[in-house]
Amino acid sequence: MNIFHIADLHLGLRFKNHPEASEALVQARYDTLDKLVTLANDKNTEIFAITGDLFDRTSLKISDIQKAVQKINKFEGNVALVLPGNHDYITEDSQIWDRFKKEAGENVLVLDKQEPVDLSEYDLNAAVWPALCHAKHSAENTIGWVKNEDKDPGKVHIGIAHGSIEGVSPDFNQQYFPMTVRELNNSGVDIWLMGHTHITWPDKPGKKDIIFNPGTPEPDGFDCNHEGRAFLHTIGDDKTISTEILSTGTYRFRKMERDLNSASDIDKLLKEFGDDEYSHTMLKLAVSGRLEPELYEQWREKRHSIREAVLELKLDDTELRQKVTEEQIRKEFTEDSFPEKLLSSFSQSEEDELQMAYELIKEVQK
Ligand SMILES: [Mn+2]
Repeated sequence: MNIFHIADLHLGLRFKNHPEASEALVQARYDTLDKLVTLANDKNTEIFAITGDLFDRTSLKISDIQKAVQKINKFEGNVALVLPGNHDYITEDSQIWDRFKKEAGENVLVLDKQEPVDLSEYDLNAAVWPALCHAKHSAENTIGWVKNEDKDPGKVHIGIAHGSIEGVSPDFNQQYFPMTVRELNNSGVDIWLMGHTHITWPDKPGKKDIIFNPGTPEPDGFDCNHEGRAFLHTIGDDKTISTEILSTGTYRFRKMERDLNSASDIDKLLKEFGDDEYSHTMLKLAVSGRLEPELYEQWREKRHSIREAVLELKLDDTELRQKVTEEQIRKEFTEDSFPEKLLSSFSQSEEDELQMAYELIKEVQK
């Protein structure tokens, strides 16, 4: 039995801090959902599991909910299981889930109750144990009931939960349905399909692992250091699990730091952005160093080419300074004035001290 396992797509995320790229990033999450369903179909998976936070919030434009359901309806396997997470939690009258259920195809199932679901009606010898979210925050997890229930040993038992895992995801205030590995291991299921943490855990699945958290399938910010991930689990007749990590995202958020002290440093940096490798990258670039005035001007003239090569650039080059030259000192300060005498007194080996004194004087003069 194969399970295609995704979590934390956060459809409807607005990316307000990324004005130039927001439109592309908003759309990307829907396109990625298409890609995921196609991939799951190509791999002939029986189960498509979405383990929470499919949506970023509890109300969304009807057309956006429809768009999502229609994509999931295209899953060709036995059943698509959708768990409400803490961002798209379910209540008595839940706009997204009421609409979702109206539009859902017959093999798309919202896990909206705390009770086991027998999958034999979908031709699968398995049962699902959902631990869903009824609120954005909770100090209590919802997996406790699972361990006390009788389980048919002839079936594969699939736990599905959303929340933080101790030691895996930070949850300092214990407000995201906190669970421990021990609790999960002791609940008597064969596999736990988890969601909530945006990183992949375990990132090298081994033979003994039964708890899996795929991470977001489409990168969503500078905290996301992977390319967007999904899991493909294969459960054997003896209930052994083998898991493949799939790369699924389109956009990347990258942080870079570069030191520029020469013409070749500048060339090298600009060359990195010469091809279209970075056209789907949100780049946070911090540049530091000291450049001769002429090179500094060159940098200011040429840096726009980086902006053009990436989807959005957040550039901080305030730590990149012009080297102070004798010529500049003579030009800027009257001969024999205090600043001129002070700045001229530094030897060649005291470049840093000269730079500091120059900046202090300029600061005072403001
Ligand atoms: Mn979550």
